[in-house]
Amino acid sequence: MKDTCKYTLYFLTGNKHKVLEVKEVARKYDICIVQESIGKLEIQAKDLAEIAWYAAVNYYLHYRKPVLVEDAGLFIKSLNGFPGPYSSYAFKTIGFNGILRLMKGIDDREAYFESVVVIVYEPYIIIERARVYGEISRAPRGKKGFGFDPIFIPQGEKRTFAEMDVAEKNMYSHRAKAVSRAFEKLLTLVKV
Ligand code: ITT
Repeated sequence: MKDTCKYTLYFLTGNKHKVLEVKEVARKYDICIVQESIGKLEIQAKDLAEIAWYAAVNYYLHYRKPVLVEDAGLFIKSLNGFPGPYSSYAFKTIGFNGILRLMKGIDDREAYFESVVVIVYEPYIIIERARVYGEISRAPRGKKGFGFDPIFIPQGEKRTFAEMDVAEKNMYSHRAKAVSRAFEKLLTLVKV
């Protein structure tokens, strides 16, 4: 990984897996990603965009450094969208085994991951949203990735995200799609 790029973004996150996924996309755009793991402002809201927007703007007002925030959640149709914006709390409390227990006997396994990316790169604020549709497996499979990866199978695949390496997951993922769109937009806005 080279350490000088045309652009640098501070990625405000405590999740090193997210950093690896975003870096894999960023190198195609000559963007360096530096993890900023100081705690971020976490508001309670139903929309991921609102959560990410507040965290990014709050960070920028304090530190004046170009910042990227990404918030994601797993939305399960038969559970009326749960855990959605509460995915982090659901993962910490019941985990993916808890989700599988809630879905015992339910045949409709449809779900999607949604990601919202906010970049503050003065004078611009960029917001992009993307989803990956798929289904919840009957049992956990795979050891790679993080969070709900062992129980999510993207459409067109037989493997869960946890059975894929970073580049393979990025071919499908909500995060890779939202981040690529945000990087495309950044590069068209900031033509140095
Ligand atoms: P931040 O510090 O960036 O907030 P986080 O791990 O809390 O890191 P999110 O708030 O974006 O990340 O995501 C909430 C939860 O949703 C996360 O803890 C995972 O359990 C789950 N999740 C999000 N994206 C995922 C992905 O790509 N694969 C598996 N689980 C994911």
